[in-house]
Amino acid sequence: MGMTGSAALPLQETTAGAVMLAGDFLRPMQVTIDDLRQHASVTADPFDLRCYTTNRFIRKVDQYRGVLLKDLIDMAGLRNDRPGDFKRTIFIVHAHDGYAVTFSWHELFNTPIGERVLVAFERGDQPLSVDEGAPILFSAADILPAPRHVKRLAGVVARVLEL
Ligand SMILES: Nc1nc2c(c(=O)[nH]1)N[C@H]1C(S)=C(S)[C@@H](COP(=O)(O)O)O[C@H]1N2
Ligand SMILES: [Mo]
Repeated sequence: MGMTGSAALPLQETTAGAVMLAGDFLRPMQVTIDDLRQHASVTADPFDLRCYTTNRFIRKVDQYRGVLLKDLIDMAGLRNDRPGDFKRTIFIVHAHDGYAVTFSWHELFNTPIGERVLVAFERGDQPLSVDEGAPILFSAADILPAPRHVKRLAGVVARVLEL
């Protein structure tokens, strides 16, 4: 919207910035960046982005503001077909380029890590655009922050694991 020659583009723009919650949720849904902005949010301290594989320092990153991943999961609701299924549930967080990382239910809901995993829509008090990689998922309590700093977040898939 508001861009030149955008007649055929609004659907793409919506899709590009939206996060799909799919898989073993009660209410699979799409959350747009505007939805995120309306929601209660938290901030993460500025940090050094550093790769796990190479330990390479990438750059300093200013303070993010975003919605807790576990709040989005609560919105979509977890199925619990058999008692305790939620304890075997994992979340696959994936980006538009196919990059993907995991979280467990325990990690998000029963450890301090979950209090610091956010889906960011603002950096350094400035709105983040899709071109800048929004929405970005960031796990602020990780030892090496780059792997679970997922740019161009596309969706979250919930899976109840079987033995
Ligand atoms: N969408 C997406 N996010 C990603 C990755 C990726 O390949 N795709 N790589 C991760 C890894 S392993 C690193 S080291 C950093 C690299 O950050 P940069 O591409 O901004 O240098 O991004 C992280 N986030
Ligand atoms: Mo990395």
